[in-house]
Amino acid sequence: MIKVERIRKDLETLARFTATPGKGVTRMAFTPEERQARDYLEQEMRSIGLEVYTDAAGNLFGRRAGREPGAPVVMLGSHIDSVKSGGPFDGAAGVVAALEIARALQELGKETVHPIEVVVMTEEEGARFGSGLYGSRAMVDGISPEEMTGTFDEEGISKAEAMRAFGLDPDRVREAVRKPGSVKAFLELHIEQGPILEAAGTKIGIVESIVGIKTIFVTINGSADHAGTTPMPMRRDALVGASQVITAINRIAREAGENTVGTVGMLQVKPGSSNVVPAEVKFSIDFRDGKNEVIERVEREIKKELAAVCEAANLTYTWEEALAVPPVATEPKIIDIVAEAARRRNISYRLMPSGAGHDAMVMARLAPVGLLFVPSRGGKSHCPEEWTDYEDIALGAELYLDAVLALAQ
Ligand code: HGY
Ligand code: MN
Ligand code: MN
Repeated sequence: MIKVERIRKDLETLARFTATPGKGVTRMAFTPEERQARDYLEQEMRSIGLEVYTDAAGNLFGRRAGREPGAPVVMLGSHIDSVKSGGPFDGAAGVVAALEIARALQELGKETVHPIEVVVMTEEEGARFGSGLYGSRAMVDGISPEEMTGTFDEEGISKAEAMRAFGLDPDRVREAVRKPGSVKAFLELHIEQGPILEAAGTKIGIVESIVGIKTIFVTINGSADHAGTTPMPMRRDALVGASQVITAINRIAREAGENTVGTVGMLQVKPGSSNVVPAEVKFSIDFRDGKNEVIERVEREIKKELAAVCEAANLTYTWEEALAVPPVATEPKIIDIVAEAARRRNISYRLMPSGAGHDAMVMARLAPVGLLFVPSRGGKSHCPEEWTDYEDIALGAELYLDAVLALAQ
């Protein structure tokens, strides 16, 4: 059955594959650290007889045959890429839980009707190239050539170049698209990344809906001038403009709705010398809500503010949409299966929304999805302090083992 010790070993091993040892987990898509994590997971998959393959987008799979080879697959997993100096559980907990479920199925000697696929996705965070949920979007919508050659990391390397260097062929990325009906269900276990479960003393969160997300990159242009000789009224200061817009984004998000959130997490100033008036500022905007009409309204208000600030300060701007995913509901039948299993096993659970984005919100366009949360200590995530008890991940894996057996039979 599900063994906590194996979950601990997997997660402690994966946590070592980081570009920032001692400062949390930094494991960007298509990097040496990710290669180490993939190698470890492939070895674990092979050791329990899974057929290992990588799709054209770079998603890694461990496939367990079913009695009916052509039957739609029951897919379970999450992502192994991280944010900068993130924690060891975001994404990895769901990958490891899926692997551990495959181990348990092997040990139980259970044969299922449907094939089962453990999936390890990449670039879910978008922390390297800016547009997240890449692995799941590659399976559902397909990735556009513009995204492959037009999105860059901080060194200016495009997604296509990074994939090529990683041994993948970016020109074939659209071959990763899955046929409608080819996936029976997608199950994702994830850390909550918030305070609700811990505060309620509840072990499991069964997610009913996932917020919609927009990720935008704005560039504001003014003109570089001498910081000493240029009179204030004559300046076209891109950073002053950006700061007015950023403050407005915070106000707009606070006023839009009780669950609306708006965040500016990245900001680059050029030329970036203390004695030069900033000529160009690029910043990210991430805004989310459970209702699409609120997201649309927030977008309109931010755009209006941006135009007004730039008009008044004689600045120009560009608006680049990097990600737009609407809110989704998870599959009620899967909610019921998991809730029933929790009751049977006497594990506390609660139904709840997800304020974080997950691959499940994209996979929902291809198949019914389930998303299950386990508690985050102090509600912390996307930081080195991120922590979830291994026992809680094991409880979640037990429930998903029940769900897989119910769905794949
Ligand atoms: O940003 C998110 O919500 C997720 O952690 N990628
Ligand atoms: Mn994350
Ligand atoms: Mn995640």
